[in-house]
Amino acid sequence: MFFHCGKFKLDLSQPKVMGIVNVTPDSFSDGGRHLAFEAAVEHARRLIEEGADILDIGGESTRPGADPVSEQQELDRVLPVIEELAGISIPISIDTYKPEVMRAALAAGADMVNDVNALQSEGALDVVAKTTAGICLMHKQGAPQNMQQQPHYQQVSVEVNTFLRERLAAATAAGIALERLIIDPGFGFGKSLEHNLALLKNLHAFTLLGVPVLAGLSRKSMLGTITGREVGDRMAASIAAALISVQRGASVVRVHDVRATVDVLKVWRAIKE
Ligand code: 9MG
Repeated sequence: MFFHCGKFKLDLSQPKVMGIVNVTPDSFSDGGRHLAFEAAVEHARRLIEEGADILDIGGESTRPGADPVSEQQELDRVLPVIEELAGISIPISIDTYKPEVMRAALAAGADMVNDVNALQSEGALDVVAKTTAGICLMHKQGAPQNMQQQPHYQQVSVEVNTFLRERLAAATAAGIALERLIIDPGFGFGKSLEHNLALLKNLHAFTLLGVPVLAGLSRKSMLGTITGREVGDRMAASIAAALISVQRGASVVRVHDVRATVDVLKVWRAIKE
C-alpha cells in the first residue's frame, strides 16, 4: 500500500517512523527545549540522520491539560522551521487542527497534515481538499484541556472505529482520495488506561477500514502508569509500544526516540515472514 503525501509516495509495505519535532515551550516531553528555531531545525535534522521517514512538526502542545495557542503564535513557531526544512528528503507533516495553519504550512513546503481533530474544524476539509497533502485523521474525545477528566465509552474500539469511518467518508466526499488518508485511534486523547489497552489490543480492526493506521504512544502517560516511570524515562516502554503497534497492523508509528525505534523495527523485519 502506498501513502500519497504531497511530493512523496510512501511505500508502506514496511512500517514507517514519524519523528516528533515540537516547537512548543510546554511540550510534555521536551520541556521547551525546542522552542528556538535553531533547536527545532537541529533536532529535525538529527531525526532524519537517525532514520525518520516523516517529520511531524507541531507548534501547539496537545498533551492533557495544555492551553491552546493563537493561530498567529502557532504560525510564528512552525512556519520558519518548515521553510528552513522544505526540500529535505522525507515528507514534512504539520501537526495542527487549524485550517489557516494547514494552508500556510502546506504552502511553505509541508506534505502532510496530522490533525488530531480529524478535519472537523470549520474549513479544514476545504483547505486540504485543494491540495495533494497526505492527511492523518485522529480520534479524540473532548479537548486537551479536559479530555482526561472522565473519558467514557460503551465500547471504545467500536466507537472509535465508527468515528474514523465517518471521517473517512467526509474526507472522500470532499474529494480527498483514499490514498491520501491515514487513520489513528488517538491513544491518550480522552481515553483511560483501560480504553488505550483495548484499542492497542484491537488495533488490527482499524486496518479493515482500508487505509493505513498510524499509532502514537511514545512517552504517553499510559506507559507511565504501566511502568511507574516519569516521562523522560519511558523510552523502553515507548519502543515496546511501537513494536506491538506494528505487529498489530500499524503502518506508521509516531515517536520521539527515532534511532532506537528504527533499530527495533529492523530486528522485527529480519524475522518477519
Ligand atoms: C500530535 N499528536 C500527539 N499524539 C498524537 C498521536 O497519538 N497521534 C497523532 N496523529 N498525533 C498526535
